[in-house]
Amino acid sequence: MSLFGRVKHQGRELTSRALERHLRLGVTGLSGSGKTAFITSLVHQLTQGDNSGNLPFFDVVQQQRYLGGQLAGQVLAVPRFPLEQNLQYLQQEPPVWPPSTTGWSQLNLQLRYKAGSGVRAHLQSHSELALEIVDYPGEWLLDLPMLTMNYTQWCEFSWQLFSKAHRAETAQPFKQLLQGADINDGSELYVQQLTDSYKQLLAQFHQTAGAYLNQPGRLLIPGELAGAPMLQLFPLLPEQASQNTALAAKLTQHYNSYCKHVIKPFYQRYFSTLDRQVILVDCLSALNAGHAAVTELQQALQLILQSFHYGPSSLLRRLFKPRISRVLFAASKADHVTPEQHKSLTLLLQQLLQQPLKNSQYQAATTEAMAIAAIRASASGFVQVDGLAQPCLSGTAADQKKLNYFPGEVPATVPPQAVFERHKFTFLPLQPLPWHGTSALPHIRMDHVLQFILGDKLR
Ligand SMILES: Nc1nc2c(ncn2[C@@H]2O[C@H](COP(=O)(O)OP(=O)(O)OP(=O)(O)O)[C@@H](O)[C@H]2O)c(=O)[nH]1
Ligand SMILES: [Mg+2]
Repeated sequence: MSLFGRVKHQGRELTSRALERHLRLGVTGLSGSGKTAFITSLVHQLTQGDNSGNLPFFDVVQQQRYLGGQLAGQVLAVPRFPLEQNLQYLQQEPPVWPPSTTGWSQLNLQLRYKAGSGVRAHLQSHSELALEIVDYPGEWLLDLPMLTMNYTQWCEFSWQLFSKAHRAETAQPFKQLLQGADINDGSELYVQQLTDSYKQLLAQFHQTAGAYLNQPGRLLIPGELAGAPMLQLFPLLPEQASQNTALAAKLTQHYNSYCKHVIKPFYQRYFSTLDRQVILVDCLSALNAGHAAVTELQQALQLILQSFHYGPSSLLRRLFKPRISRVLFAASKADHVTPEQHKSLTLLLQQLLQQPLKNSQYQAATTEAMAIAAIRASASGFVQVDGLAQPCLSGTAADQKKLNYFPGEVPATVPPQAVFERHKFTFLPLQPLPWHGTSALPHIRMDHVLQFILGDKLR
């Protein structure tokens, strides 16, 4: 796009922002929490699934005022969210989930509706709302807390984390490697060798259930930064980090560059301008992985939530420093449990977030919590057991086996460690339901999601 084109585009965006005809939605969540599935479903519901039977709690659709959503053009240099490819994965036989995300991408939507009341309802044939959504690998989100630490603090933080029960054994070989390291060698080759070993450790952590906090995220998923010198980065042991040595100096330099040239621009570009936010949390996988996992999930959420600005926005703020005015806390993959467990799942999510939210200013925003499935992969029903109707699910396991089962109860509060020692939670992952692309994507509460996120803007 030419300079003139870009200025015109930005001008249009500022005007519609000022008129509140433009929303930037942030979908926030750790890797695997369901961001990509959520965006795919949300966009599909808004563009194809807008019949009232499919979205009964989305007022604008229910009141037959919704005229449809269309994918809108965007700056050509911005990678586009692979909506069509994702829908193709779901249409395969057997269907598969879209793959984990390896770079950032964006999708712009133009929503058309008839205003329900007021001057616009009489004067205009239709109104429009522009919606902007960004997707990115969850690993990169976890870099945000690094902005609040210096290199030495990061080393302390990392090694404290690596001493936890579910990580200590895996971290031992790298710890030994560092104990024997030549801290006066800051040469390119040596730093790269040690970084390679740390990268292996991070990859192992990445495969460890419940090990969420893996930094720096770009070492796992480098995106366009593959090979950049600042990615030669790993935490020295705390006692090594505080010494004035060639190795510590080099790593401090890389850490500072990484914060300045990678994390800050990423944050400014995608997160500092959000108007609304959906925070997806996969509570069920954390329960499966045990007590240490739930604790680390809580810690990760706490660190992330501190990075966002919440509160109502004045006109000037909206233009230059937008703040998040609505936050939806969503327990994802609610289709992994029977419907009567959704209430407990929502309560669990709220309790899990209680501590993390204490230190954020989110109270200034309008919030809601709910259990959702962006793309429902199970059907729920009842079976007769001893003459009593018991809730059950049916779905397809990862090995394509058909399942008919009761996945278990969801605790309504975060269970103490003793419960995990007695009981193993097994909320099974499921393959998507067969889908031919002609009908709306099956979901749980995406209509509630849309009403909360967009309802007030489509009145
Ligand atoms: N049953 C069910 N599974 C889901 C749903 N959403 C996501 N999943 C599962 O969770 C996995 C991860 O979902 P993604 O949408 O790729 O997660 P993500 O947050 O984009 O992950 P990254 O791209 O790695 O950051 C999927 O491959 C599915 O197995 C859902 O609504 N229902
Ligand atoms: Mg993704």
